[in-house]
Amino acid sequence: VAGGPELAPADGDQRLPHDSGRDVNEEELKNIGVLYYRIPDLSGVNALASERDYKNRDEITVSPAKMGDIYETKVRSFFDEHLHEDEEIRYIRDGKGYFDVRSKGDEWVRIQLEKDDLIILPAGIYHRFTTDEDNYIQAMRLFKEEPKWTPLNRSGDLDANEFRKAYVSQYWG
Ligand code: KMT
Ligand code: NI
Repeated sequence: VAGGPELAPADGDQRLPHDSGRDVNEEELKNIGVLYYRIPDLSGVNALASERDYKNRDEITVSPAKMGDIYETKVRSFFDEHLHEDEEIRYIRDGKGYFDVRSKGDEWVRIQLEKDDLIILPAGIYHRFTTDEDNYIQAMRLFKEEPKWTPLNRSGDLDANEFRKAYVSQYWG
């Protein structure tokens, strides 16, 4: 888990580490509503899922081998800054990747995830995802009912979104 500097969204090298050298600890993540766990086996994930009433899950592999021609487009679109109106839970099964989240004051914090890492992003937080230079990650996606991961891309209009407002008042207050 490490802090990263501001990255230009279209800088062409989103998969490079962009490590600022300033470490961010779990407490700082918790302060912006981001929960991080290291879970070595599936029984731990099952327990967390049942506690939170997450009944469903699937797995996604993000790699050129799995996605073919659409890989580059997909990785670009995961990297568009967005929010969701529900939590986003990802459990990394293999490979590595980066979740960038906006901290208080709107700075990017880059969270490197690898096998056995689980992350919970709260509804309303601005974030984005990218693979790294290895171009390979396999992740379990947990959800409650129907998957509801419609990304709402960042815009001034979203300031009025109720999930965004709830997030800001809870964590930036
Ligand atoms: C997301 O929400 O950005 C994704 O699901 C990306 C792949 S999961 C590591
Ligand atoms: Ni997302």
